[in-house]
Amino acid sequence: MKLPFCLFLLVLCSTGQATVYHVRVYTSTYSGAGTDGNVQIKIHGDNGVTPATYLDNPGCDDFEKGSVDNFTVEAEDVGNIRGVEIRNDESGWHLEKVGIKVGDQPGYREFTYSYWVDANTWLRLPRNLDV
Ligand SMILES: [Ca+2]
Repeated sequence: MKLPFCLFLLVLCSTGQATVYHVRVYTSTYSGAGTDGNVQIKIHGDNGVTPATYLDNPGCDDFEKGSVDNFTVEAEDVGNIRGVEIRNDESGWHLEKVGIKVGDQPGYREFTYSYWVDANTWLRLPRNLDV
């Protein structure tokens, strides 16, 4: 197969595929900052928002005090990242910040919170994120 045709197929096959979002969650170092709750995230971009997705590394005790936990979310491309919404189903989680990196692009866009997350409430980061 000639090279230009291979490239053509590659472009065809890459459209409509999911975008991989790398999510990095920093739990604060305060006493009692950790949570065993179920945490979900939505990622907002210029072109839309990803569906609510649970953040869980199976077999790992995620969101412990002072820990940095890495996850991946696969979803349709939402364009330039504007912010995130995050939700926990129990109270008593002190979230430091959330970082989002799109696919192979360099660097995480970070959204700092550094406060307690209310239970069962979608938290917007940045706080002025319009949804
Ligand atoms: Ca887990």
